[in-house]
Amino acid sequence: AATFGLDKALEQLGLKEINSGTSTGSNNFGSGELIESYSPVDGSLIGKVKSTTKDDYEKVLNTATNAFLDWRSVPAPQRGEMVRQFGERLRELKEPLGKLVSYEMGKSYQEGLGEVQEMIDICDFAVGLSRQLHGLTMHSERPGHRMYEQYHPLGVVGIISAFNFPVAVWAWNTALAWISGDVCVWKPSEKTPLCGVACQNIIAYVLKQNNLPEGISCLINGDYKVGELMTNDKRVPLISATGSIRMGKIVAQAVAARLGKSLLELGGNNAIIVTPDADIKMTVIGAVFGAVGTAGQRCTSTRRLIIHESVYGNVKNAVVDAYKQLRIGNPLDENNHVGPLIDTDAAKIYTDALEKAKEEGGSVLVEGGVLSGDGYESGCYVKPAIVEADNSFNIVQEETFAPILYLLKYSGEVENAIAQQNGVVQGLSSAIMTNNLREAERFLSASGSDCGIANVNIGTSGAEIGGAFGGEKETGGGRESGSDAWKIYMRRQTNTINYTTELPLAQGIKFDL
Ligand code: UN1
Repeated sequence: AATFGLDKALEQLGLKEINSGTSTGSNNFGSGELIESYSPVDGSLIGKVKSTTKDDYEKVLNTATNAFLDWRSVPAPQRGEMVRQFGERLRELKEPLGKLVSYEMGKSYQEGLGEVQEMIDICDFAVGLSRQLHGLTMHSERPGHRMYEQYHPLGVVGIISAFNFPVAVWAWNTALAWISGDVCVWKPSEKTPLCGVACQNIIAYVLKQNNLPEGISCLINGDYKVGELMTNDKRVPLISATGSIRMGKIVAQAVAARLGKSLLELGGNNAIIVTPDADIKMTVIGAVFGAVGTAGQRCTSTRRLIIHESVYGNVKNAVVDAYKQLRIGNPLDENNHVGPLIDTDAAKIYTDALEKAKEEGGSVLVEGGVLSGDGYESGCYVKPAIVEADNSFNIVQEETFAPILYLLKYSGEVENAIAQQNGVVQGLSSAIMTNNLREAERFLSASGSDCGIANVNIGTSGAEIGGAFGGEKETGGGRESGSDAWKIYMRRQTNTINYTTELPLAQGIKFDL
């Protein structure tokens, strides 16, 4: 960990003590078993974090609930000022936090910095929103009456996030929740607990500077059992969960059983359609970054290329050639394109998926495999693979969180490609590469892509924070981040005010006493 300035980064993030396993950061009442965090980069132990017991959880919830009583009455623009300072602190700590993300999760340092940039961007967005959060005014059907709606803070927001975006997804939720007047309880992935503590340290510092209650941001640690304490808890009106479809179905049912709200960001099976009018050079950049970036561990990663038969050979050769240039290795070394998978279990899932693809009749164009030897000791580095396949293969229908790209062919009109693209249970991100206006508009129309994100001449990953982020079908239907995603963090109230001396009833009903 002495290389790439990691020691200094850990120190700047207040993780020195964590390294000896003695502290779990402020606001975490952890007294349970220690969770060990091993880096997929070099297999070494980065630190240990205490997990949250049931008793600890009760303390956290009390702290959060009490903080909400104060925070909900702070004017929204003042809540925005806290979020502005949080964004400033993130600017100061962008490099160390980006480094920790890269080291604990395994994505490239550039992508680690990009993730922190997303946090900064959502803070800026939320600061502006804190002076808006507006409802509508309506005309009452009754004389001398006024009708309008307003948005009030909701309460405690529970956030369950995944290892692949160990810091940004938290910030997308918290920045909006905080300006909305909510307080947050976060359970980061048990695979990236130090990212959780680092973020908690950053916000705890900002809250302290402002004499605000620490319970505005709480951290709990552990596996799904700790998450279940929140999903089953009536005191948590909203659960925002990012992860697999399997996890999402369990969370959704638990939250629905108590009629809570859930915001789900689940799996994707994202495709790029490549039409005869595609710009091949742009297609290659979009497809390769989409497929191998973050080692294929984004929910927006490109998993399928649906290529028109007339350009199939050209596109295939260009993509295969590009894969030959890829350098796989330590993600903190900026010469490398592709880092490790999160752990050896993920490497096994990747190998199994390649086997299944072959069994179902796929033909391998770029051979995969787990790397070993110098620099690859962690056992988590794998070769990005390309397989010619068919959309009907069971394995193609699944999301495998690894750099495996399936090439699929279509003939005839773009509708045939759209049918393949929509022919999966997931509905997160989609893209078309074309210079043909008619094809592009058909792809974006009501009978086009059924995904939450549909791009033209851009790949499937790398969404900006200004748009609402999320997807349809088994992706879960939630929307986070930009546009009007803030509304789910607030409760809407319709107000009708009568300023006359009469009490007329709506719908013209007569009720004489
Ligand atoms: C995720 O993979 O969970 O669009 C989020 C993107 C990023 C977010 C991905 N802005 O690739």
